[in-house]
Amino acid sequence: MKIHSIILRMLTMRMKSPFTTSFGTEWNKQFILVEARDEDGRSGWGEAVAMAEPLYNEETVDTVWILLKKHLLPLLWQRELNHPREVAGWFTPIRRNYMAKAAVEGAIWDLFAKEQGIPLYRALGGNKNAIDVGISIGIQKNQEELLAVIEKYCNEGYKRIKIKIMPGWDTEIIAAVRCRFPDILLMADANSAYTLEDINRLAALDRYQLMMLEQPLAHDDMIDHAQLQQQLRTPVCLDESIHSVEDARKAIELGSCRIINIKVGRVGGLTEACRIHDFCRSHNVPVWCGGMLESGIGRAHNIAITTLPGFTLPGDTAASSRYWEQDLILPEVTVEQGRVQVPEEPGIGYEPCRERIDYHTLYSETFRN
Ligand code: OSB
Ligand code: MG
Repeated sequence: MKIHSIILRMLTMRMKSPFTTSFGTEWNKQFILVEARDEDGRSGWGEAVAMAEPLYNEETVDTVWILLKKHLLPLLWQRELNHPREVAGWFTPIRRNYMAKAAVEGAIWDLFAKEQGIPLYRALGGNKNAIDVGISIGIQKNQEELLAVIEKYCNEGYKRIKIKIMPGWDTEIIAAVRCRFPDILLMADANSAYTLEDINRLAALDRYQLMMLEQPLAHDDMIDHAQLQQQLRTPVCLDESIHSVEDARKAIELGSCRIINIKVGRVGGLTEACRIHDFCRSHNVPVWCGGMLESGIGRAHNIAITTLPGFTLPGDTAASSRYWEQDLILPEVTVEQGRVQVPEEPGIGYEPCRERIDYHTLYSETFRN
């Protein structure tokens, strides 16, 4: 395959309601779309999931733009590309910057699948025609509002509920949710808001039958998580701490977690996401696909990766309407009875809507081979 040009676009889209985690509140989503074009005029699309502020990890929309422009796109030209799996190898000399790498690699995967005339999920080795999804619920104003939001999403059919927790919004909240909804699949995500000093507080959550506790300790830790997991019955799930199959191997060897959240952006792309999946599957560690408040383009990539057989737990890929008045793709992602149908059209299987994309674009830049 030959990439003729790459277009970067910086977009901003207002969210239906703000999303609050232990690290902050997001009102507007700023993100980058990558469009990779071949000589026949086909386009592959990728989305960079870095946020405006470096609060989830160190990347931001601005660092991603610079990395792509100055360091990653130049590595793509000059070379003969036979398969998108080669791209991750070309990027290895560049340290970290996973979200920047994933954005352009994703566009190339989509373009490759379109050139082959096959859906992206098939190109990745997936085999499901529908996926189970849950939903992630941010920190709310008060307990009553949280219970109302959970009720709404349960009625919409989501297969599991994830709530965000932080010190002061944890034990009592989870107790209230469990009391009101005794049978739902429930989990909690702390986004690194605790330390080992909170071990008793976290161990007290064991009685609420949480499916898992996501990233309770530091974003870059595996050692303390191993100690915590030893003291907890609830499975620990790592999100922020895992960037590669090597990280996954170490976490599993150390006993730092029993479940891994795979985010394509956080691990540098679909190729590495597949490797982590394969490793976890061979070690009987369940995985699921996390989310980063993506537009439909990123959502489509999440759907594709979730079709791999080791993604046995419902992910965070909710419907387009969960965050957006109008998404950037047609059709939009819909959820029925907690399931998303996997599209069979070539590539990501959803058509990016250029008019809507242009409307939300702040600026763009084109790069040619
Ligand atoms: O930790 O999973 C997370 C959103 C932004 C940053 C980090 C996380 C999240 C979510 C929301 O939980 C997932 C989604 O609905 O896209
Ligand atoms: Mg998380």
